[in-house]
Amino acid sequence: MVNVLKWWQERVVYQIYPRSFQDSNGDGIGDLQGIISRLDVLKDLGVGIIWLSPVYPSPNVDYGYDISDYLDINPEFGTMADMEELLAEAEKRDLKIVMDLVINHTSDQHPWFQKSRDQNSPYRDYYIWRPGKGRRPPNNWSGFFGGRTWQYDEKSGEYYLHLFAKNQPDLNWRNPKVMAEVKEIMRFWLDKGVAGFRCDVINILYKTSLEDGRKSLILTGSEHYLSQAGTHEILRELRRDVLDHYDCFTVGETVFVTPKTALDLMAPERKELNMLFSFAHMETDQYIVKWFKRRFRGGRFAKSISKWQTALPWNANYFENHDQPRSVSRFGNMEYWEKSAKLLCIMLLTLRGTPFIYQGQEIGMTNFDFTSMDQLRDVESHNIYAIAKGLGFPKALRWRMIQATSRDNARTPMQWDSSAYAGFSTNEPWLGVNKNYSSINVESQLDDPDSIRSMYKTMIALRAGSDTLKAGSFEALKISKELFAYRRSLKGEGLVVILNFSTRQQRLPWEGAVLVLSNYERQVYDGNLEPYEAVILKEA
Ligand code: ISL
Ligand code: CA
Repeated sequence: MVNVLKWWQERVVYQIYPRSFQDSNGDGIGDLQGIISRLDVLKDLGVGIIWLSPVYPSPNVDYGYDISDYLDINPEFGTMADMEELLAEAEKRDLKIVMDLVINHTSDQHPWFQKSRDQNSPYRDYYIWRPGKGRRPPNNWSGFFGGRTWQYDEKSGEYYLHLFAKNQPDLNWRNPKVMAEVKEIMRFWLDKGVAGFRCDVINILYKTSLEDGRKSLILTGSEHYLSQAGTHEILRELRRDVLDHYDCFTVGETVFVTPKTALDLMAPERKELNMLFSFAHMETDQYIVKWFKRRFRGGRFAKSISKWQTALPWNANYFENHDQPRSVSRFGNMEYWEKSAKLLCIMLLTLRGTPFIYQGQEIGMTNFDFTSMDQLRDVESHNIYAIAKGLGFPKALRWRMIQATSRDNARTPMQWDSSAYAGFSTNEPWLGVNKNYSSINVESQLDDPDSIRSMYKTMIALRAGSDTLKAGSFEALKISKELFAYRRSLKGEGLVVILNFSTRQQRLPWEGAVLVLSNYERQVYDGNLEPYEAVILKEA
C-alpha cells in the first residue's frame, strides 16, 4: 500500500502568489528572484512542491489569470532566464515546481484574441463569437464575477463569451487548433522541468450548448458547461498525448462539483486529473454565495470534510488560497489566534490526501485591515461592491461583505520580518501590508519552537514519517457542533485526531490511547480538551 503512493501524494505543496511573496528589486512587486531568495526557508519548512500562481505576461486585470502570452514570463516577475534559474535552484533542493495552467480563457490582449476580432481571421474560431438576439446578447448566462458574460465588440459586430471578467474571453474548445496550441504550451513547460499543473477552472472548458440557462441565483447557464462529456474527453486527451509522457501530476480547480462529478474527473482509472480542489467545505460558512456569510461551525465544516474524505480515493486538502479569506480569521478565532491556527495546521496535515499550504498560512497571517475600497485591487471585489450598490445595499453592509470575502484578504504581501513593508519590499508594495506584520512575521517564528510555523514544521515532518498519516484510511468518529474526531488507520495502527472548534472546554475520553501531540503543553490526554485544542492520539 505504502509503496503505491506517488511523490505528489507523499509531498506537501506550498502555494506562492508571486506578486505578493518577495520583491527583489524594490518595485513593490514580488518576483522570481525574490522566490529564489526564499527557497531555503521553504525547504526548512519541509514542503516538497511549490505551486506558482500564474507567472506569464498578463495585463493584470485578474492578476495573472488573464494571460497574454503562455510561453513567456511576466517582465514584472523577471525573465525566462530567471525562471530557468528558479527551476534549477529548486531542483538542487529537491523541490518540484508546478505552474498554473489557465486554459478556459485568455486575456483579451492575447494576440489570438486580437486577431480573432477580424471575422475572416483563422483565429476567429479560437473564441466563442455570436451575433446578438436583436439588441440583446446571445443568451442569458451570468458570470463568475457577477454580471454579464457577453461583450459586444464594435470591430467584429458580434459578441464574445466571457465567464469571468470581460477582459478574459473564453477559448473555443470545439476548435482542434485550440487543443493543439494548449498541448504545445504544456510540453514547452514540462520540457523545461515543470512537474505539473494546477488547472484553473478546468471543469468548465467545454460548452455543450449556448442555449439560455435555467434562471438561477448563481451562474445561470452553468448546466451547459459544468463537467460536460466534452470536458472529460479533453482531459483524457491531454493526459494521453502530453501528461502521461512526463513524471508530473495535475490538480484541477473544479467548480461546483459533487462527490459524483468529482470522481468522474479524478478516479485513477478514468485517466483525467490526478486530484482536484472541491469547494464544499469552503462553502459551509455562507448562504448560496460567498458574499452572504453564515456563522462558521466546526461541525458543519467537519461534516463536509468527512463526506469528501470518504467519497474520493485521494483529496487535495486546502483551507486557503489566493481566492479565499485567511483561514485563521475565518475558521479559527482571533482571541485564540495561535491555538486555532495550530488546530487548523494539525487538521490539514492529518487528513487523507495531499496538503496544500498557502503562503503566510504557516505563520497565521490574518484577513486584511483595509479601511476603504480604493485600497483594494481585486476586480471581483470592485464588481461585487458595484452590484451591491446597484441593488441598494447600505454602504456599511457592502463594506462588511467585502471585508469578509475579498480575495485581497489573502493577497497582502508576505510578512517576513518587522522591518518596513514587512521585509517584502524596500518600497511601497502594490497592495498594502497588513499592519500586524510587526508581530506576525516569519522571522519572529523561525526559531521559536512554540510558534505556528514550528507547528507546521513539526506536522509536515510527522506526516512524512508516518505511513498511517500518508496512506491510511479515514474514518469519522465524532462530529458535533464544535467537536471533530477521526481515525487514520493502516496495517493495525490507528491514529485518532480530536479537534475542539470552540472557546469552551470539551470532553471526549479515548480509552487506551496515548498522546502523540497537542497544541497545548500536556504530557497525557485525560479526555479534556482546552479551547481550540487539537490532539493526536495513538491507539494501543
Ligand atoms: O474566487 C472565487 C470565489 O470567490 C471563485 O468563483 C473563482 O472565481 C473560481 O474559483 C475560479 O478561480 C480561478 O479562476 C479565476 C481566477 O480569478 C481565480 O483567481 C482562479 O483561482 C479566473 O481565472
Ligand atoms: Ca519586483
